[in-house]
Amino acid sequence: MAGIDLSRWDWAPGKKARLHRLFYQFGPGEGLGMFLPVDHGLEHGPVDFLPNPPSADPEYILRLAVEGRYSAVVFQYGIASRYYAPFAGRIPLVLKINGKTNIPPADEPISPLTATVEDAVRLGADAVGYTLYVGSPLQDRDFKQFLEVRREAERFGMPIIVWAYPRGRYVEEKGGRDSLYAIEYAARVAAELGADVIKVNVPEFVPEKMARSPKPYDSTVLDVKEAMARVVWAAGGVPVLVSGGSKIGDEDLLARARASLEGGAVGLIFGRNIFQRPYEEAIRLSHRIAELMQAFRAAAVK
Ligand code: FBP
Repeated sequence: MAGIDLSRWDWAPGKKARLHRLFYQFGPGEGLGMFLPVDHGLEHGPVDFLPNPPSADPEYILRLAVEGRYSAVVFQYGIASRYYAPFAGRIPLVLKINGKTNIPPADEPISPLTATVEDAVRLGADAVGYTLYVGSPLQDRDFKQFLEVRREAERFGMPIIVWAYPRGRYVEEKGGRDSLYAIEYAARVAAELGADVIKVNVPEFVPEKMARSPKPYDSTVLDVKEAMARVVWAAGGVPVLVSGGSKIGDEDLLARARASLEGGAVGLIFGRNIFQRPYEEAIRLSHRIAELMQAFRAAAVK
């Protein structure tokens, strides 16, 4: 079935109500989600806003999210607590509750907490976002930190969207962060640890890197739809969202969106590909993506 199915599991009512708002009341609806993540000021620095300088202003992003008809905007605490109030009720919020800069080397990453689930409740968020660096030498600390977040999220009926990111030197030794091996494994780990929704990057098949992946990944080459179907399969029924990555052309982005949905993803979470375009262009593209999703959904239920 295309889209998140809220009747499938015995969700706590709070979680179910929040997921319903995200996947049925806002955005493309019908169980599909379209999210606008803008935590790049922390993760990459202001350099990500340079291609379209107005995008550094959170109010600009909130207007874009409303007019672009997104399911939710994703912010870190400092931005959400200052800017979200006038928009509350008009566009849902996902509060990212951990994060880091890309200034230190990437070989032992961990994403420390920057906010709590209680903050998310106070701000009116409909989910929290947590980056899990699967395979990092520091993953034991990450797993414990995630356990605390999961406990708090369960207490408050708050869904957790896990950024399932394979990272660190061992991941690089085994084919890299974008290999099918690493992304499929990260999606599964997020499911095993209790994610409600899992966000992944699209796997890439670079022969020199693949050769370092364990069998059979060293010789498996798939197109985007097939690769996403594998990641969705590995996630064991936990809904999967697909990231955009660095900016690409409109048609390539739409093709990636289409192939991801065909592979079984329930939604898209495109950041730079949207906010690095000029405002009107970003709105037009957002509407095209939403229309594509709705057409896909209509065809799937026929
Ligand atoms: P993009 O669509 O711009 O790739 O954003 C998705 C995202 O997960 C952001 O939430 C985050 O800031 C960034 O990518 C992290 O990317 P990376 O781990 O590649 O630095």
